[in-house]
Amino acid sequence: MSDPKAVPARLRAWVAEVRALVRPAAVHWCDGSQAEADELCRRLVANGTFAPLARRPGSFLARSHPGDVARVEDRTFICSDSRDDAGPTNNWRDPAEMKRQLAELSAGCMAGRTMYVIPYRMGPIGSPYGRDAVQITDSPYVVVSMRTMTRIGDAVLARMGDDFVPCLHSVGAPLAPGQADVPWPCNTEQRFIAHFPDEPSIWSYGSGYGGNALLGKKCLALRIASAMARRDTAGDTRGGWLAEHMLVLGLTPPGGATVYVAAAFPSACGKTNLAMLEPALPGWTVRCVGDDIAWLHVAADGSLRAINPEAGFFGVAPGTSWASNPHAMETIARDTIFTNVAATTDGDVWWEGMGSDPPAGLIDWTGRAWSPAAGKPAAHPNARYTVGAAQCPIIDPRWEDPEGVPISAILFGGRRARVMPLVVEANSWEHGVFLGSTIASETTAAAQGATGRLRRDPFAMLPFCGYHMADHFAQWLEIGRRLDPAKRPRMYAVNWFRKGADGTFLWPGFGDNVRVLKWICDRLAGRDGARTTAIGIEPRPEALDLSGMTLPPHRIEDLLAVDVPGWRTEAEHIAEDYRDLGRVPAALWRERDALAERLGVISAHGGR
Ligand code: GTP
Ligand code: SPV
Ligand code: MN
Repeated sequence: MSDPKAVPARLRAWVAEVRALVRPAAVHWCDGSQAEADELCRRLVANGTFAPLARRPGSFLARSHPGDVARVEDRTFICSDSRDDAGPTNNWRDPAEMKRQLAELSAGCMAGRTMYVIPYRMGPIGSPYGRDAVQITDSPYVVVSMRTMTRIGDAVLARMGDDFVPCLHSVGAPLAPGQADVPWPCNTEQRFIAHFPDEPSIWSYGSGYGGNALLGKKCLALRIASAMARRDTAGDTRGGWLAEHMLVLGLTPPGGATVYVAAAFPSACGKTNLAMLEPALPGWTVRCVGDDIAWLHVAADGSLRAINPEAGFFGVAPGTSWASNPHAMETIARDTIFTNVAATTDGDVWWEGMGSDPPAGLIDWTGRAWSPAAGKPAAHPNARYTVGAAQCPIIDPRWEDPEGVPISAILFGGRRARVMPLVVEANSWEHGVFLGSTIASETTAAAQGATGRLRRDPFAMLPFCGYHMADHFAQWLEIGRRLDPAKRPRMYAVNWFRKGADGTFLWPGFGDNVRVLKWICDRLAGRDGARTTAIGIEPRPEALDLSGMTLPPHRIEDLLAVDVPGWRTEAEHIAEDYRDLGRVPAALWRERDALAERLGVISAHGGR
């Protein structure tokens, strides 16, 4: 598409400036149409990036460069004006220095390529809680993915003013004259995922994968949005908001009213699965509002309202099966992009944990013939599907409600083999913020680096908070103060991943997680069924509905057990991690010290 006429002056100027720097062969303004997407997919097939999937209409398999398979946390930078504002958990670079370096790298970086301009919006069109942005990219894979993951094109541009977030992305692989392109161009030497929260803007170079390249997702909707939310909240005495790594679901008891629940779990720790849960208890329904990101606003009536800023799912493929997540399986039956999964000989996809034996003749994610004897997985552990949320058979009827949905409960979870029980309710908002600030989880393949290592991941935002993590804790406390006390969500810590002495999961998870949601629903309805422990409020075992389940004897006690020595160590680690963070609010130190006291620890460290 040629230059559209109604382009905000600031956008026109920015596009001209970028074009002069990156020197593309052509510029294409994306209108977001089906015809445009079809043409891009056709070209992606022609150059070998996409292979059409005969068994899934409108679907394609993409194989990435083997060195470009996940987010790169060590190459992700928060370039705030003040180093202090990025905090100790982020990589900080001086913004002027970062820009100088990126500008140097980017001179002519789109040579031989088309520069795509994608006007997009995070949040439903017309929602007062949404935000406009524009991504420039030289990756057609990114364009078609952004079209699924966000709202793009003319409908967005028509309402856009000068208030948009500029997001510049290049795969960092210019083509010399006459040089042939490769299917997944990227730059394995030079990679920068840079955020400028004070402007705000984003500049990503060198990777074409997921959160590194689909800049609406982790870069804008979490890192930049969290910094914007903090600034907006500070500049206003009412209202205020949070940008969180959370799913949102609607839970309806048999014959009852729907309650909305938000849940923060780190990457590859079960958000998509919980968001699309098929309840193991008859009569209960779960509907999905979002599976990865929530923007939570204090509404005029004092309730906390969530919108899903995204329009699609970028879900983990391995482990997705008809048994674990039938709704995801139905969602991805058509019009889906699969990246780094294995391919069958008859034009379908396969991955570990799909619930079927690997078919003969499988081609692995690198494009090579594979058999179980290979001794390595056929699909990359961070293989993903990209699909429109509207295709989900259990999408919530209010998922695009411009005012969002009211949140009644907030869950914080992680992947922890030990210590953390199945579910704990917070005693208060402050205690809930304490639970969120102390999530720890074993690392997963969603980020490059070692997996299975326990790390503190406050609010599941460690890789995604665009400012000082301790200030994020303060922001949570402030949002609590602004909510109507009668409408404040209750908060819970959950853990589906506790293991027994034999190393196997104690809890079946997936559809059975509704049993925990049911207990939470009972609590919201004012029913008791609870006991007070040193770490918070737990279900009495008989208050959990285990009907239709065959758990070994004492299993539920094991799942709920408070491992006092383990928790004493945990309380010490929390104090160390708080001290490392610096400036953790006093209210949270009080929660930490109260926990230690309840555990019978006379803290050697005590307070700050
Ligand atoms: P991101 O998209 O990276 O943010 O991940 P996510 O939090 O949405 O995780 P997802 O639901 O995709 O699950 C990741 C992995 O955890 C998959 O392999 C799932 O099969 C597995 N998983 C999810 N829920 C459960 C559960 O309740 N129990 C167990 N044991 N595994 C689970
Ligand atoms: C995550 O890592 O939490 C994801 C995938 O949801 S990515 O989009 O790559 O961030
Ligand atoms: Mn995620």
